[in-house]
Amino acid sequence: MEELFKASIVKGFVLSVYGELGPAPIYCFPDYYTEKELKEINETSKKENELILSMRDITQISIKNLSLFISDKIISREKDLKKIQYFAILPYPDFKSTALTYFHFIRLGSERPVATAFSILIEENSRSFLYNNINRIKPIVYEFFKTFDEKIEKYYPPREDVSSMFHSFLLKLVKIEQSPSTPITTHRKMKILFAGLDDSGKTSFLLSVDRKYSKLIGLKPTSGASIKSIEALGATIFLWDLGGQYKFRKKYITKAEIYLYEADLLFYFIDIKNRNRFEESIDYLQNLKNVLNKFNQNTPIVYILSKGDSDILKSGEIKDNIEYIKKKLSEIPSNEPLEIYITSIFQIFTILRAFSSGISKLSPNRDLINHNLKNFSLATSSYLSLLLSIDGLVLADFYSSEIMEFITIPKSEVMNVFEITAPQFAMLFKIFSKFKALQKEEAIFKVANSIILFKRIQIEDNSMFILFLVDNEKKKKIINKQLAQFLFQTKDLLLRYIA
Ligand SMILES: Nc1nc2c(ncn2[C@@H]2O[C@H](COP(=O)(O)OP(=O)(O)OP(=O)(O)O)[C@@H](O)[C@H]2O)c(=O)[nH]1
Ligand SMILES: [Mg+2]
Repeated sequence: MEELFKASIVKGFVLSVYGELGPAPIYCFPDYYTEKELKEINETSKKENELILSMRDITQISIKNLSLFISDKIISREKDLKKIQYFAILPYPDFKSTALTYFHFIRLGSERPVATAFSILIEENSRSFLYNNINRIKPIVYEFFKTFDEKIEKYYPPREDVSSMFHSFLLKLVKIEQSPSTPITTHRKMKILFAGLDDSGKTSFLLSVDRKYSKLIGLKPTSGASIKSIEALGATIFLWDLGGQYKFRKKYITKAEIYLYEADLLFYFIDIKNRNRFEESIDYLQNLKNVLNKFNQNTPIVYILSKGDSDILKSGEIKDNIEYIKKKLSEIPSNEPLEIYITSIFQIFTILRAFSSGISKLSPNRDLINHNLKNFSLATSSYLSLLLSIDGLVLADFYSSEIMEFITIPKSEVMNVFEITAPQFAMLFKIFSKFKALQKEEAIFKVANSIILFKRIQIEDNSMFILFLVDNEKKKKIINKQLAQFLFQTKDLLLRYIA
């Protein structure tokens, strides 16, 4: 097994539990070194390609992992604990590693379930492997723990008794490493497709994301594929604007290995005003989906119902169109719940909200960040909390049940929480722009019966913003008190958000 680690980009495994004495490592592969052995290694010069960890190192890893997962006021009844499972990609700069960590609860004997963290440590420079292959790695982790959790039903067996299990787990990872979904690079590159019929608003959407409003006037149809790249959150994201005229659509399908291969995400556009072309649009979508399925890439899709300008959304005809297209989309077989956004270039927040939701699909850390934001928001009684990047991308969000009660539309018709909160969101976004212009660390805005508190936070070189909708100014004290703990739990998750 040691030899396998040396040859692989996978450098080691650390499994820790939150026991009676707090976080502690239980198993570690390759085995850790004693202080004495470490001294000898230092003298005989360190070996390359090998992760050398001491007991202190793995304890440090355990503490870090479990503190991200477990907060003081651990939530939930027992039966819910079993359901809590998260993956996250986290940096370990001290060991020049990045790890995919799996968090879940195990039960030992008749005791209360205990939290565990299992880290797969990878060479830092090869971490794109984790992002690009996470969907292949997850099932083998689940499979591993299905057997493993049974084996440690009563006590932790000695290392020798479980090492063969870890060994075969490593072999499976190495197999993925030998046929990665995309080449393993030092820098994560992503490909996002923007597709839909001609005149469905793709180029306008992209220009709005880029805040190039002046170019929106007199926009010409896109000829073929227009590719731009943006640097965001440490990754390079290639945006493929696939001009939608018939001749081009045909080309994308026949030359799919160029246009559709290795797509990380697809935004699919439907002009909500143009009912005559709904059938044609669904046909094109089906064709794209068939090709993507053939590539076996599991590309997530975000649906954009475009041209939903606020003045026409109230019209019966448009409401009808929206209902109709939602029904059509829900009839297409899919493994994921549908994600649909109504956008308008006249309301930038609708565009940024839809775009963020897509980007967040590329983040393995999104769920755990949301979990932490939820705990934080509950502890501070926020109605609504948002974590925003400097460009206004929503990195995490929390909506309390109180805010859900503002709903006027029947719950069954609601596709996502954003539809409910759109009015609040529009207001928050306006205020966000004001706050950014102020260049202050903190600001409070009064709106109707509530207060919006903004704070600028610094995560290494990145400025980010956190925003709370609360009932009164006194909440500021609790928020400030708890903020440090929240940031401590979330910093590393944000650092490795998508790359
Ligand atoms: N009212 C309204 N018009 C929009 C909106 N978005 C786009 N449009 C208009 O729709 C027309 C087509 O927009 P484009 O962005 O060029 O459409 P496209 O999907 O890129 O078209 P192709 O490049 O031919 O595939 C333009 O006249 C835009 O001004 C919107 O949100 N509201
Ligand atoms: Mg275009």
